Amino acid sequence: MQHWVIIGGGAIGCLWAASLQQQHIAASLVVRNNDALTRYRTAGGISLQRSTTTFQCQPTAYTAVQYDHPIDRLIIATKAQHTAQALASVASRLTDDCIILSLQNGMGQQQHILDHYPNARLYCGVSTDGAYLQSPFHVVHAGAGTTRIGRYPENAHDTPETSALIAELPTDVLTICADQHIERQLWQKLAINCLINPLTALYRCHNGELINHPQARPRLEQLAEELDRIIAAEGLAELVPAALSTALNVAKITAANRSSMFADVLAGRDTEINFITGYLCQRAAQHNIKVPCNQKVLDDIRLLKPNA
Ligand code: KPL
Repeated sequence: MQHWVIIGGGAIGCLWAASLQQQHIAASLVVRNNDALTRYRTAGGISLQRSTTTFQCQPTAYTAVQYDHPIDRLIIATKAQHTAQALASVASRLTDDCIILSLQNGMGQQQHILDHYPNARLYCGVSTDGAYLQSPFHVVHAGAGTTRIGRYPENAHDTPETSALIAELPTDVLTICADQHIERQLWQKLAINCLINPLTALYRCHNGELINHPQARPRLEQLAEELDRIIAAEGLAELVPAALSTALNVAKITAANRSSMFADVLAGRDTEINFITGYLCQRAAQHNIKVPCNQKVLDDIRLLKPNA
């Protein structure tokens, strides 16, 4: 029986740790530091709330230093910018051909994992699940979505292997499926995050307010045009739908939500901007395409003083 280690005690880490436990799949949680461990113990473990029911569980939690067992199944559920540090903190316990499943927003961190852990088998999951922390380790699974998982980089011959991996995951409680074109899913999610996250943080508004916002809406349209150009340059134009309509649809469905970037800014945390708009701008530079509106958004977010 496989044992999953989940690194990251945010909403996604808690959702997956609790879902694994709910399906009686062995799981441990690795949290950032002793303070987080104390909060975990005070909370009495993870509470996973789904509409009217709450599932409580106590997967063993550790800090990275304390976890001294070999790891051959790792879910990385940290913010993108903490990937390198989080993996380095457990690197000596990773088995040679361990499976790393990244359930994160953003792009760029995947290449870091490939470069630094060349023997690991990397999978990425792109999810439409809506989950947020109501309090530390109390996760609300507000919108049941689908998590698409694929090998990164893509390799069509790996499909049976991806299905075998999915069989180890909590498919009774989460909707999970294999996707041979995970790159396309990552780009589609990146486009949504490039359009919604920074603008909600800059204009301090909920996702739905972007749709008719007098300043944000024209910017959203300009960002979307640039995104479509880069996605085309990546050779994905046929596979990824137009950025504007996708983002407007997500803004509508998640109208009452605060984006994760707006939440980070409000809480005084660093944001994922370098792995969202930052990654887009890097790819644009590679293709020699100017993306001035995205570059401006990147600069504006970098200048934001948390809580200012
Ligand atoms: O993924 C999101 C985020 O906030 O990071 C969206 C889809 C924009 C939902 O808020």
